[in-house]
Amino acid sequence: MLNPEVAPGEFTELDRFVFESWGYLVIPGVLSAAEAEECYDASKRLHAARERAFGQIGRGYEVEPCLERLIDHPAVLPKIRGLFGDRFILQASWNTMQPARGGIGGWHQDGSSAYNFNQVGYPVPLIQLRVSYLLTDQSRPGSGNMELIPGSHRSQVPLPDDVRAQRGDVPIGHVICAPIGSVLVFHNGVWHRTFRHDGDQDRYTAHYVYSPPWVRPADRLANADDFLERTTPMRRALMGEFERPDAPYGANYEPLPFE
Ligand SMILES: O=C(O)CCC(=O)C(=O)O
Repeated sequence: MLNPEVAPGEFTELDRFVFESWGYLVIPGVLSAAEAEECYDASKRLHAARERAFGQIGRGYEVEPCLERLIDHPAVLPKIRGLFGDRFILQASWNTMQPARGGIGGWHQDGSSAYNFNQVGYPVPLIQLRVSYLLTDQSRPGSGNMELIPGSHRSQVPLPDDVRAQRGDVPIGHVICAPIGSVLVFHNGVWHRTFRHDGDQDRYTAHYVYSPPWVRPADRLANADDFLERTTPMRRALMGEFERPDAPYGANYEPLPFE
């Protein structure tokens, strides 16, 4: 099926139109196969102490340098800046493991059980922009792909409960087929799920979620001091460690240190 593919780097007006229309972008070739494999091995280490079942682990960037580098990857950062402007944070990072022969996941939009984003307004506002690095080849359906419903971030009605309860198919479900090292960028409002995985290699995907700076981080209550000390000024700022004067009006967050 057609993919909403865009080139790495600069966020063009056409990229914006594609994102607004579909709710997501696919950027092929962000990581080389070797870089993706390095991140795959790092992901394996992160999940090594847990049972071999579907699960997500946060804060991998603190312990694995190759995962830290993805926080501000130059192929992707301009897309996030294009959508959020000069002020945003890394709200969370989730490294997801789907075991070989893993089943299909549940349909959902990203959000919160506390005053969910769809209560804030219509269309569902962009609050969490998710960037997913595919660390395995997902060129064919049934390789632990993500499945998204194009344009569903603009739907005034939710996906019907019975379809959700049965984990059923939707005629416009789009199984993202893309090679290793590709990146998927998507709006929190897009209905999506984990597609089935028929292969025999566990699947890891490294997700980075970006938000406006007034959103509370979700993978940490506080940043780790040693990580802040050794990381770069841009990453430190993306962790939310930048000046936010205690003033009653908006527009007082410092912009990120681009360049
Ligand atoms: O399968 C995955 O990696 C992503 C799961 C998912 O949909 C989510 O974390 O919101």
